[in-house]
Amino acid sequence: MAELLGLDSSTQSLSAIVIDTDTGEILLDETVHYGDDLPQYNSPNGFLENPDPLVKHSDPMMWLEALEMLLARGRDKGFDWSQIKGISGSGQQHGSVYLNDKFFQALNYDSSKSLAEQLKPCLSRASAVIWMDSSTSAECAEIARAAGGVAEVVRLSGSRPIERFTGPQIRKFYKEDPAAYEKTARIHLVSSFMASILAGADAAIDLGDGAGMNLLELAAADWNDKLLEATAPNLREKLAGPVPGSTQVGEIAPYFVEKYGFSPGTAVLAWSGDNPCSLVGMGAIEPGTAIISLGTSDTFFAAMRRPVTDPKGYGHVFGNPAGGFMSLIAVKNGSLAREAVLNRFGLDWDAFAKAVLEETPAGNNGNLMLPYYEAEITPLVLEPGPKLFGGDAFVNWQDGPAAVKAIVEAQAVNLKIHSSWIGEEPSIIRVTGGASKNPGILQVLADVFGATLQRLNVSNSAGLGAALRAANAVTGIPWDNLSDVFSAVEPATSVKPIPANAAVYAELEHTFAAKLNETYGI
Ligand code: ADP
Ligand code: XUL
Repeated sequence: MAELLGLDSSTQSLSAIVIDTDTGEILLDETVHYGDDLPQYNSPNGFLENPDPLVKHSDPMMWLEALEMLLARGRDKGFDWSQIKGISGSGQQHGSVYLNDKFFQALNYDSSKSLAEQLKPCLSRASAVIWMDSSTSAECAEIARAAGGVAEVVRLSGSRPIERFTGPQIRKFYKEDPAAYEKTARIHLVSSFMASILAGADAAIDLGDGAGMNLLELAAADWNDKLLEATAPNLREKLAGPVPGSTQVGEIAPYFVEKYGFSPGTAVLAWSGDNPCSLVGMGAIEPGTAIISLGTSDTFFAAMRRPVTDPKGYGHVFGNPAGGFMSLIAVKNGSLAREAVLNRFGLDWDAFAKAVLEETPAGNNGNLMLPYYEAEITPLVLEPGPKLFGGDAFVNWQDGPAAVKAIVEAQAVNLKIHSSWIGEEPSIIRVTGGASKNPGILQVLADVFGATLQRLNVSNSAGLGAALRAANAVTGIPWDNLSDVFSAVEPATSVKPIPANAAVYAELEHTFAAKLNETYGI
């Protein structure tokens, strides 16, 4: 039997999926929610409150406590961790953990103490900055200047300097606290940090997630000296890797053998970013299948034939875990913005779907929202707060169904216009993430993209992708065979576009783009 574990360390939760490559079964699918399960971290949505709306940090000790809670839950439910042959994982992208030189020694854990207890003294920065942070515009400009201009950064790294990317975030830390930067011996991504914890060894960053740092030269598959120097001094020595995603970074640490019953020698593979892992989990490693993921962030991505960059600068090129590259756009105002509308009108998700499907027409009688509750990354809007245009009841937040329809239409159109540079006009799009369960959201996406949407049997495609990456590396089973079995489509949930709505949404694309321009000058 080959049982493989995929972990997904995402913005709001940590989850585990165990697959069995002999039977094609999912043996375990378990989640710890930071807000509900670890309320002592004061992070109801996975991040800490901050008076500056552009700053978003998390406590990495919360991730470690979640890991122990998840493994203990599996063990207490009678799941036998000793059967696992290999582990890989998926991390929310771009986030970074800053560690002093005690880190390397601390990885030889003492089994009588918790991971959090042992790792806390190793932090050279108290919290980890995450992908939702938009506070580095000054550093982005400085990096562009020092590296020879925005176009040069795009040419080398696949993205312009981006506020949430790790390089600009490292630069900000270096500027704000040079002494703490100096004491930082290792900077990990969420993915490589969690891999290090499992292996009890300093694990390298993989090429898929490493591409989200503005430090990696895509063509060379290595850190680029010009980008490193433009970011902060002595940075190369503080980074581990980059390595291909199939690299084994170690064997499970004795701590997990003693405490949770893993077998000594269990392989730990490099972790990757959630979007690269999702590409694998969705069975989309070959060009031609586009994915929309509706999680905390909404993303649109696809495998690429060759790296193409976004002339507007919002899109990115990341490493495809199966080799080559993938395109991606990420929208920060995804699920949490939908929840803000849901909660404002006291709705549940069924009522939310009904408002979209039954209570409002396509085009929403001309009511339109610019849906940026938080500072947005695609497009770049640094002024938080939604803006409403249309009828009196709507603009005064007195029309619940219209508000629901407005956010769903706005998010769909926003994704469509900002993903057009990818040059895919897919007739089928696969969807994943928490909100992909919502038929109202799916219908509007189908109509706006003029594509049939398909959902997979497994909802956590990032965790599944991590397990498949472990399976491919450990057992050598080819990607195609793995995705035929595990990334099968649920035919009952395929949603087709309604032809009569096509013209309405073609028009809305123009109106929405014009409103963006009028309101934010973009
Ligand atoms: P992440 O992996 O980024 O933490 P998930 O993919 O787990 O996020 O998605 C979590 C989100 O899914 C929640 O914030 C919630 O708003 C959303 N969600 C859950 N169920 C539904 C539903 N039926 N309709 C719309 N959104 C939903
Ligand atoms: C991608 C991005 C988000 C995070 C969190 O660039 O910022 O999708 O990976 O999911």
